[in-house]
Amino acid sequence: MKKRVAVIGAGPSGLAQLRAFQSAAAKGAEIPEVVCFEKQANWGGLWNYSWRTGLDQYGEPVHGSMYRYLWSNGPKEGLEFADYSFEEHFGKQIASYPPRAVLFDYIEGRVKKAGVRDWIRFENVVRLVEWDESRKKFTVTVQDLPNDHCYSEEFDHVIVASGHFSTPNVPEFPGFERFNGRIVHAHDFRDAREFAGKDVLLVGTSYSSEDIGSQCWKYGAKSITNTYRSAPMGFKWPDNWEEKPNMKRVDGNTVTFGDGTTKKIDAIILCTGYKHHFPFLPDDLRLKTANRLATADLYKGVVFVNNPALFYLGMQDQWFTFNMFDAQAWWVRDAIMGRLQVPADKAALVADVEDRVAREDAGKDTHDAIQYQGDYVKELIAETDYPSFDVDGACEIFFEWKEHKKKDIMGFRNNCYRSVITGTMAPVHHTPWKDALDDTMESYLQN
Ligand code: FAD
Ligand code: NA7
Repeated sequence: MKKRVAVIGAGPSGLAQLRAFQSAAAKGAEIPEVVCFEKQANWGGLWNYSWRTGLDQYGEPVHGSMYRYLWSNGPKEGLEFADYSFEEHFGKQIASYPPRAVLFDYIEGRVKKAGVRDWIRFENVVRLVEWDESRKKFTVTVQDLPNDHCYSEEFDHVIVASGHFSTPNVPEFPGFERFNGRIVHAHDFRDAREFAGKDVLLVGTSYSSEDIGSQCWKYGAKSITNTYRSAPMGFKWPDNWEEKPNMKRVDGNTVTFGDGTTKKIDAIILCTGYKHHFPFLPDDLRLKTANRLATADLYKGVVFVNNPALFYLGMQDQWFTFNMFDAQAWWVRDAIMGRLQVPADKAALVADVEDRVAREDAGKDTHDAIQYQGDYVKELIAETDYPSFDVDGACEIFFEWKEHKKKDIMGFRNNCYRSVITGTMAPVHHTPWKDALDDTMESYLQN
């Protein structure tokens, strides 16, 4: 009997897993039967944009956290697939910070070419995964949403690739219940034009705050204020953008900040991050981790230490994305196919996790964090046949990107970088980011 493998989610991580198995099959290997369950009607995960917020047409929580006008927040040269370059996909080199639709097209191009779409059961949401220790089998219970039908199937392995930037972390501040305006989490933010002419407050100092604030600024917000709990972002912001210590309370439309100053605010956007949330996993299988580079309980960042038949992809906080998911997916494939050995001794698995946590904790700054994750990608790809690429070169690109942001936070996306896959330099985009209001693929590709 062939092994059966369930993949939960057809976002970039789940698709990397399908491509990994398909590439082994293309080289003549006998691969397990792979079934991917995806609750949305299309692949691409977060990159599959939806206007919906809250619950979808089936009453399921909407997965999407991406918004209109989102452009890559890091250089595409840091995430390029080693087995499918941007030039192969677009027939030419393109500028370095593509809008969402362009990246979606790129992600889709590789898996279309691989021919794995019929491995995926769309609009099938995984409800429950259970493990039978005596039979060493998982039972996966799924709901076919359009047909409103639940069914269960058995698998030898489950790979959780359901993402972790979808279930919002929503703190409350005193006075919220009487605020005379909109309070929304970044997960439900869709269109910056809604905030044109408004005084907008963003809570948080990470990617969402920086980028949603920048979007609102670009599309005509009157002012941007962001609050910090730990430290300000410290960029050279435009004149109508200020950073304030964490909000103390709200009275009507007046927000009082940690330093006692106040400001009139029209709308509050909570850019307060996300939770690892797996409502389909029981206690014994559920990953519980902070959003960090060395996750809790994952040997090699992918094997669940409490049950090595279960794998997780993409659960780390992310500098590297698509190529890291590839590195993980190739590694997991080889573990499942017996090409790599996972230690049988749980203590060895736990020791590996402890070592990763200690090494991350020893890092001083974001430079060390980028290098740490780059080293992790290198470690995994060295153990599989994933095409080797210049990961240190990709780290260098991230270091440059950080410098470009420091220099000009509203202009960093106008820079270009050299591909570490094909060696070609990206062209300068035809329009500076702040002036490029049309971010369709057609417009972006007109270089
Ligand atoms: P996801 O993309 O979240 O995909 C998970 C999939 O699992 C989804 O399709 C979902 O529908 C499915 N799923 C979930 N639960 C179930 C279930 N129970 N049953 C069946 N299917 C299920 N990365 C970058 O590289 N560059 C960027 O510019 C960038 N911008 C970002 C902006 C935002 C606002 C966010 C939130 C993230 C951004 N990211 C960016 C990071 C992003 O996490 C990755 O690019 C990537 O989407 C992660 O892929 P994933 O497959 O792990 O998860
Ligand atoms: P992050 O990176 O997890 O950042 C969350 C931010 O929210 C961070 O600045 C936190 O402050 C802040 N936060 C969280 N809880 C609170 C409370 N209770 N009060 C005040 N501030 C709080 O999430 P993002 O959404 O920005 O980014 C996630 C991904 O989405 C990222 O990979 C991007 O690609 C897009 P802290 O610094 O911890 O003090």
